[in-house]
Amino acid sequence: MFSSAINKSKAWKKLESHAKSMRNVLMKDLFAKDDKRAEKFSLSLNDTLFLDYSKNRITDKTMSYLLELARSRHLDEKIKAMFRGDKINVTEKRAVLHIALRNRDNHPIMVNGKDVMPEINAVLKKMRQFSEDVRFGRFTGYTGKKLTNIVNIGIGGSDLGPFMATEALRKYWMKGIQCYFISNIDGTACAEVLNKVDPETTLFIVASKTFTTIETITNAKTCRKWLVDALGEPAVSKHFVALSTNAEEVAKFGIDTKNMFEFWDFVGGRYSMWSAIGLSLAIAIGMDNFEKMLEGAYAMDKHFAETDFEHNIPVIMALIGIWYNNFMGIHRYCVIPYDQYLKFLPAYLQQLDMESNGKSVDLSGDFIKYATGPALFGGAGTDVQHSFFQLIHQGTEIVPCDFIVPAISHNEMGNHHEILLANVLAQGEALMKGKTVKEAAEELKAAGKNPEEVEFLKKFKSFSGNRPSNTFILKKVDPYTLGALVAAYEHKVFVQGIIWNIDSFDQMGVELGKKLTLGILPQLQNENIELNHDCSTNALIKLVKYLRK
Ligand code: G6Q
Repeated sequence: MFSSAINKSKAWKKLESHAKSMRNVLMKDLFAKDDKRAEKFSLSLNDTLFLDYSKNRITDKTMSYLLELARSRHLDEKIKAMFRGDKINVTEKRAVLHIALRNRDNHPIMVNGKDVMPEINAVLKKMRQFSEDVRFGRFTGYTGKKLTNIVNIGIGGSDLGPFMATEALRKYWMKGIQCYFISNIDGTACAEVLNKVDPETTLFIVASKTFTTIETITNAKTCRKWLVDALGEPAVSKHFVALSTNAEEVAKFGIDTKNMFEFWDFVGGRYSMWSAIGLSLAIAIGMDNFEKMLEGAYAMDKHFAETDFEHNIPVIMALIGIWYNNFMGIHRYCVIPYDQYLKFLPAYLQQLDMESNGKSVDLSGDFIKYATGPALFGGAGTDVQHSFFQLIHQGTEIVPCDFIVPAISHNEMGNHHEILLANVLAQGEALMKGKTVKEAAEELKAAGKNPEEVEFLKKFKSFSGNRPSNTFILKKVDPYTLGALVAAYEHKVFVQGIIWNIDSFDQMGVELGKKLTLGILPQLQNENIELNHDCSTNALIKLVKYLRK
């Protein structure tokens, strides 16, 4: 076990004192001094994904100290351990093998002495067969009609991945197929989808690793009843399939395990879109495209496992995040895809990052005394430019941004895409350069303002600048590039977890609320159960009961 006192290490201390010397350094001065800065601080993968990280408050020294920190955390050994199938999810004693799901050269990966690849390949084969049967009308609904409405019922990791990727790859959907996602326990989620679809042409995919999640099981039961009311019990086997690790619960629910697509406990929920959890996506875009997405992820996996840290995209992304989070006191970041199809990417990454690294106990079981996972938010550009970008440009909080934009759009629509590109590039430049008070005053003067107005307005019109961003240019949002991009973020989160010495693969923080829900539910339903909470919760329970009468 490596030392958990990482914030006492030599590498950490060096970065702390370096951060002090960087406090007043302006990025625009660094650019002025070095016209090779952009070239030096940029990386790419196969001409499909390009990262410019030069607009960060970093110098060569910063990067060399950060790399020293990574090495001092034995990152190379940890990467090997993950790829080898070691049980690096220590609290749950599980291997972490989403990389095996896209191991396209099919080399053996052993868990408990057994190669996991034959089972993975068998499920991929079953997914291909089934998705093609649905797409080409060989597997039909109970009344013989083609299944054209695909409804994924799942939540968290069993929803966000396929939901995000299905939207991202909408351009690849088969004509006639529509995908829907039900996740929230709010009956509205179910009602709104069921209002749109026809039982005879609807396939429900119940996605749940455990098959015990209250939201998913409740939504699935409601959909099942809706179907049985319309078509009768025998229709269930033609309209319901399950994606799960738990055959027993699937059978108990009333889905034939023949109609179950398996995955395994070495696939974490939020890392599962590459597995059977991606079935809705595979039906929409076809298995060839689904496998292209796996290939993109595999290319990033290989890059991550084999490239020296200086040129390693996920490692650099992680180290820059660590720099702000642990040495510059900036505990948040923003992801802004400039692509309508990627609009759900921030929500997906929120789970990936915040559920993985929102931890405060280290691998030795001790409370941590340094910052771990930052808060992440985001939204689609240019929409968010007209909302929260005010704070990003002029607020007192610094928010490092990841801008993501494809060079080629699926819908260029005249000059729309060029306007979009101009916007994203302008944002990065504006954040970095800013506008001094003097420059603002000169502009006001040139615009004909009188001296009092110039004096009053000049600070409002100034921009402090020196605000960091990364720019990702994708060639195009296609299955391969999406796979590579998502895998890059997965590995970034992994690297940060290693540096912080935490278990990025459990999620115990979601348990307490779930448990209390089960206590409150009968209290809402039954008058005679004593309320045993704090006075706020007791009063809120009484209030909603009163309002519902
Ligand atoms: C993800 C989490 C969590 C999980 C959901 C759904 O990593 O484990 O978001 O995916 O709670 O769980 P089930 O798939 O078991 O229904």
